[in-house]
Amino acid sequence: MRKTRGGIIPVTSMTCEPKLLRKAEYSLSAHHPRDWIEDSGAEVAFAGRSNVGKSSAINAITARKALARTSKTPGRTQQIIFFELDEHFRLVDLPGYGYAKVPASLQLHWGKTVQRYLQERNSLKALILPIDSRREPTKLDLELLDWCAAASLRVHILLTKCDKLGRAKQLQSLRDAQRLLASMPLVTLQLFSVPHAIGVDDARKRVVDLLSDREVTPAD
Ligand SMILES: Nc1nc2c(ncn2[C@@H]2O[C@H](COP(=O)(O)OP(=O)(O)O)[C@@H](O)[C@H]2O)c(=O)[nH]1
Ligand SMILES: [Mg+2]
Repeated sequence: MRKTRGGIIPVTSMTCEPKLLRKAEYSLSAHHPRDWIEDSGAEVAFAGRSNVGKSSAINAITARKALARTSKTPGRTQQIIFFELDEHFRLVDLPGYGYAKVPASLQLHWGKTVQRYLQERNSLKALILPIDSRREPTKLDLELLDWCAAASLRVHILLTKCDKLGRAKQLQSLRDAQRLLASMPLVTLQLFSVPHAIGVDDARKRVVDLLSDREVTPAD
């Protein structure tokens, strides 16, 4: 809720302007739910396999080179990281999954924390799920997608690192993913590359629509 001259209006009627993305500021990193930012306003979280390009996507979408740390070493981001666009809107970088070198106890802690975040977070409007355009979605990607479908949570998939594919293979990757996800009405997807700036503007539009709770239809 926010106060206006006319009284109090529900936050869901607020619109996130695209220019707000550039205002993203690191807010805090949390190992434990007690450290999360207050659950008000609206946020979109980036989930997915370690090293798939989550942090790079956040940097590209906010046009900020080093906002979210990117790493060649998978599994470095072990906390839930909050970035504030303003006092109402946030982006969230979730810990990556599926990195075998992380101790099992820590994997378990991550899993539990992320699960709790997904289940409890009222301000969570949607997930952005980067999946490597050169690979099939992993078992964990598909489990997460099933979970989101059951929870009626929107998901926007970025088929990342598509600069590593020629045009024909890019389109093939897009078609394969569309076919695989055809039965999931709340899932949209697109090609994405940071170095070639493919799909970055589309991803920005999608993020602000999702933050604004606007009905979104697949662009493709
Ligand atoms: N070629 C290419 N490399 C990328 C792209 N996005 C990320 N990477 C690289 O993939 C590695 C992991 O990226 P990062 O954003 O840290 O992944 P995260 O673990 O999912 O947050 C880094 O070396 C990035 O530079 C992309 O679109 N194209
Ligand atoms: Mg990361």
